[in-house]
Amino acid sequence: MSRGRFITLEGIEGAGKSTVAQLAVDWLGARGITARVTREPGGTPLAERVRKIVLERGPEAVSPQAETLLMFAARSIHVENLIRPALARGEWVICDRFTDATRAYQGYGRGLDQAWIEQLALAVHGDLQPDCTLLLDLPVAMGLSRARGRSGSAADRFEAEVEEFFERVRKGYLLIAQNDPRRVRVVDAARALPDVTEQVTRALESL
Ligand code: Z5A
Repeated sequence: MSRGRFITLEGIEGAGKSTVAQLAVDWLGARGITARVTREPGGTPLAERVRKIVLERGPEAVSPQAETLLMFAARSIHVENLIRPALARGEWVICDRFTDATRAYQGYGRGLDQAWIEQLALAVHGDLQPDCTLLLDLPVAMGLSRARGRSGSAADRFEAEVEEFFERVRKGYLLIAQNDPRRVRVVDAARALPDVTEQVTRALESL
């Protein structure tokens, strides 16, 4: 049996990743391809517990280093317990965020050393890289307004960040795309949903 494809979705908050993830699964399903949606941090019961720890706002500070290590701890569990087994069964995995999020948020956003992040990536998932990454790009103000329009719960540690932080993250993502154009496709997520859907299905078709 051939290995499934590993597709990751990236972008700033409110870019539409969850919306696109469902759309991609439905589109693939209609073509006879079994795909599953998962997310990071999280994706398995244990990794979801780590997600809670890393996103929750609390009285104790979480350093950028600790934040990064928690992201990779959750990722390690997720890769070994869900992503690799699903791909080995021939399923496609659509993952809402992966290591590019660490590069963009902890690297470009928080200013951590990218070389250290790459060392951790190599240790945690080695040869496993996404076959394709869809970067949903849109202006920060638009993403935040979409996310805040939808959110009913209290802001987590990232949602409480200032706009300049998300500007650094967005620029970081665009640099990642520029440096790896074969893997990363930039989708104009500021467009209306039918237009975004068309851009996404075009990318899936080419896979
Ligand atoms: N994080 C990190 O720092 N390092 C890491 O390594 C990883 C993560 C893995 C949680 O991520 C946080 O973890 C995240 C980065 C950090 N924090 N931030 N920011 P998350 O992915 O769980 O949370 P999120 O980025 O905040 O996701 P989100 O707000 O759920 O956004 P989304 O999934 O991209 O958007 P959506 O829910 O699909 O859409 C938002 C709303 O817009 C919704 O009402 C839609 O109906 C609407 N929408 C979607 N598309 C459109 C279009 N095209 N037009 C109009 N309206 C639209």
